[in-house]
Amino acid sequence: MGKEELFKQAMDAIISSDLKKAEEIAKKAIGEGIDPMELMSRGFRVGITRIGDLFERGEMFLPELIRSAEVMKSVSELIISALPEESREKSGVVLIGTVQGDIHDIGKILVASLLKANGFEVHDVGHDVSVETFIEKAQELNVDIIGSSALLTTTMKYQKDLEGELKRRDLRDRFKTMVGGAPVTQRWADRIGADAYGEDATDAVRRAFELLGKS
Ligand code: B1M
Repeated sequence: MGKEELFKQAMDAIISSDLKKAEEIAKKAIGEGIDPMELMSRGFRVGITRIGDLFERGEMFLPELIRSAEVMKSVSELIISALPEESREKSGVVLIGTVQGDIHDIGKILVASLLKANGFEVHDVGHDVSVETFIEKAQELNVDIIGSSALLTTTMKYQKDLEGELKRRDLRDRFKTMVGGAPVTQRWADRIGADAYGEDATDAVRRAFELLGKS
């Protein structure tokens, strides 16, 4: 089976919330040496995005969205286990979390895992994280980068609040900031004054290296 066909089957497995099929495809692709992150972005993620679109149009309901999300989460764990071993040399320290009011965490977990695989020490503070917690933890753990993920148009504003609060506390130059999540764009990052925007997990790693002058 060709790579494109595998990607299509991965997408279909998420749409039909078929965990067994999704796991079979992931194992097959990994066994054939396909880049697990490419399988994620061109296969599974396309499937869950379609589900989101159907949900938005009222052609699919919350229980189905939840079922597909569960398959997506399980298959992400398989993908993560196939990422290269953590590199020994420390690339930098990153704090990552999903902003307040937002429980979407599949993408954030993937970003955290790929950063780890690239030698970053990553502190994942979870989801529904307040601006206050982002800042407190960043200081406590003495991180280089604060990464925030937002999946809802209504929660993106907390990424802006984080920038504002860092400025207010005179900490803006102490940390680099990176924003990401499906509704987030480079334009939004520029508008709120974030240092970087990560489009996907691979891009987030590239940006993190750039932020620390290691590109
Ligand atoms: Co929700 N949801 N959801 N949902 N959900 C969206 C976001 C939505 C766009 C679907 C839609 O209507 N089309 C919509 C938001 C609309 C809007 O804001 N205008 C929506 C809604 C409305 C909701 C609820 C309100 C539904 C309800 O209850 N009525 C509710 C909100 C709950 C809350 O947070 N308070 C809700 C709930 C859920 C589930 C729990 C069922 C589930 C989440 C499960 C979980 O995460 N544990 C879920 C899911 C799965 C989705 C969609 C379908 C898929 C998200 C996902 O996992 N994508 C989503 C539709 C969509 O995104 N198009 C949707 C796969 C993942 C690999 O990609 O998260 O984009 P992504 O992460 C990528 C990049 O964005 C980037 O890299 C990642 C890896 O490539 N990235 C970063 C992410 N974070 C980064 C950080 C970085 C850098 C890059 O630096 C720090």
